[in-house]
Formats: sequence, C-alpha cells, structure tokens
Amino acid sequence: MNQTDVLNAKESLSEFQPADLRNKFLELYHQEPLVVRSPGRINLIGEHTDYNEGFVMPAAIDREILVGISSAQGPKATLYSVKHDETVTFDVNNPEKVENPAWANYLLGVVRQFVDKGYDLKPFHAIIGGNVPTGAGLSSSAALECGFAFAVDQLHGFQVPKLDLIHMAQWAEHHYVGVKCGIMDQFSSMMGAAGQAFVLDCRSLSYRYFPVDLKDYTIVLCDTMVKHSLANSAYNTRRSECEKGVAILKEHYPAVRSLRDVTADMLQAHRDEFPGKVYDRCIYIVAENERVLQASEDLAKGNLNAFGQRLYASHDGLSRLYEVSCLELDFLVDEAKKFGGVLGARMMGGGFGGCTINIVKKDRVNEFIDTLKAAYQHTIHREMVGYVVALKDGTSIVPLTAKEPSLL
Ligand code: GAF
Repeated sequence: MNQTDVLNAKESLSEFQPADLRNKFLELYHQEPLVVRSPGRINLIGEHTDYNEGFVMPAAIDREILVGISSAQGPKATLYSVKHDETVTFDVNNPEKVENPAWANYLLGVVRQFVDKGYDLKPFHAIIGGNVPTGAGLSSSAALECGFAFAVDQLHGFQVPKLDLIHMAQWAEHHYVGVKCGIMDQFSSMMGAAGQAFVLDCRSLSYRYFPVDLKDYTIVLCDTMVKHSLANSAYNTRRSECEKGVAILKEHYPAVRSLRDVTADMLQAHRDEFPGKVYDRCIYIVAENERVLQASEDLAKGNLNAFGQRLYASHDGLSRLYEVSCLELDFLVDEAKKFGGVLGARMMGGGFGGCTINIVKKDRVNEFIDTLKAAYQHTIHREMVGYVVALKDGTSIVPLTAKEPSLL
C-alpha cells in the first residue's frame, strides 16, 4: 500500500455552488465575474481506446468545475484556487510552466495555447472551484482546462470554436501537465448533453448523442478513494506500448495507422513478433473497440443484460490484459458481481484507482452502496464513497442574477 496516495476522505468543495464562487470573487476582486461551469464525465464503455483512434461512450455529469473571470487593471493576470486557497500571478503573454503549485499548470497551459495561436490576451483575474472529486477518474482536470479555456474565450469575445478549445485543453494536459491523454475527457466536458451519452469516433471526431434509458436501472459510481502514484507514468507507457504494436503491424500492413485499423486476426498472425506485454495491450484495445460498437447496439435494442455483460468483459480486459486496474477496483467489481441487482460493472477512466461504474437496479441503490461500503471497509480497510450521477450539458456560462439592492 505504500505506493498509494490516499485521497482526502471527502472533498470539502462538495457543496460549492456558483453563488459561492461569485461571492469569493467579489470579496477578492470587487468586480462582477463571468461564471462558467464545466462538467466531469463518466464513460459507459471504451477505455483507453481514445488515443488509439477508437470509440468511446462517455457522458457529462452533474459534478462541475466553476470558473469566475473578469478583466484586471494591472499588468499581470491572477489565478486563484478556492480548494488550495492559493493565488498565482503571471504575465499573460508569457505563461511559463511552474514547478509549484501543480494546479496552475492546467490553466497556464491553456493560456499558452491562446498566446501561441496569436490571440491578443488582456490581463484578467480568474477563480476556480467546484465539486468534481479529484483523482476519482471523473476528469476534474479536463473540466478545469475546458471551463477555463471557455471562460478566457468568452471574456475576450474571440469566439474560438468549441472543437478548437477542446484541442487547446488537451494540449495543456500533454505539455504542461505531462499526461499524453486522448481526446475523450475534454470532448465530453465541452460537448455533453443533458440526459444523454454519446458514441464518439476518436479518429474522425464524429459523434452521436443518444438518451440513456436504463429502464429499472441507474448508474452508480463507487469511488475507491485511492489513486496509485504510478497512474500517470503507466498511462504514458500504455500509450507507447500501443504505438509499438502499431509499428510492428505497419511492417506487414502499411495502411495501419493506429490500433483502430487492426483486427484480432492480424495480431494473431504476427503474435511472435510482439515483445513483452505489447500483444496483450493490443488485443485488449481491438476487443474494447468492438465492445463499444456492440454495446451501442445493445442499448439501441434495449438489451440491458448484454450491455451489462460487456461492462464486465471490459473490466476483465483492463485488469488482466491492459493491466491498469488495481486491487481496490478489482475488489469492488467482484463485489458488484456478487450483489444480485447489478447488470454490469467495471473500472472507469485511466485506472490505478478512482471509480467503478455500476449499472444498478434503482430500488436497490442504497442497499448496493451500503453493502459495498461495508465489504470495502472490512477487507480494504478504507472508506468507499458512492455517487449517483445525472447526465448534464457540457461547458456553458452560468446565468447569475445580481442580487437586487436591499432597501432595508
Ligand atoms: C484518462 C484520459 F485522460 C482519457 O483520454 C482516456 O484515455 C482515459 O483515461 C481512459 O479511457 O481519463
């Protein structure tokens, strides 16, 4: 357990609302801010497929990062984090990456993109807060990057298309944070739609929304409350293992650009050429891409049992072949399997901690959460946190009505 970073038991920001952000902004800067919300995301199925130009099935949720922003008079821009109660000051035309605090790099990377793309930025004050749990695999970082990119754009009136903002946010994650993530998280935060999930083709970036109708079932997240510290380095390693697999197959099939173009037969035919774990990584991705397309058909036909089984199969591949699960996640998926009212469960997001996603019978949700909590405490000796989530719209402005002046 010593490689585990234990997360704070509860996010102190869980009740943080737009009005709180506005009040903090008025207190610090005596100006009315523009407030933007940007949601975290879930992913029904399609894990680690995005950077392989494959398919994912995410949705934006009712946990949001909030950004307040207004113009500043002085020569410098400021960033303030409510969670860390910390301010960072920087030159808006030269947003250098910083050693500390780490949270600032998500934002400085976005500013760097505006500068590099030739936008004429003016100094501003920005405050960030919200209630997306960090380290839970709900993409708090993408929500932060997207909310901030959108806020900067709105303040200046640049009208940068959302798709460009998504890429700018992803660039910040690659170059200022150091995680070579795919496009899923930023895309979901920016493009989510209330009550809907979507299938995204991460090569063409074409997508199709669909209403999530799980009949008597609902989505429950179980947070392991751990994030193992190897998560970021292992993520980048998985990405390069997939690239290695592509390079091997390209020798035989020059049209192959990514694992998206690969079949199980192609892999099987050249199995001996794959070093170490590369074959296992590739076979998982090929199968997971297929599962997303089949899961989409299951949902269209209302075949929830088949859909649930694909979630279990996805977890099995992530755990045994892709090796991005961990003891805590495996434990929670096993417990979900044992519990009668669950159609499917799997780890969600990058892995090595964070949440499992579970499709649970609506009238058994409380019983489910209590049962898994107790089992987790008993065996893992930690608190598990359960979340029931609703699906929400992507990044947008929060309409704030200024309080009427009181006559009393
Ligand atoms: C993280 C990344 F940021 C995403 O791009 C995606 O690869 C995911 O892990 C795994 O599916 O959330």
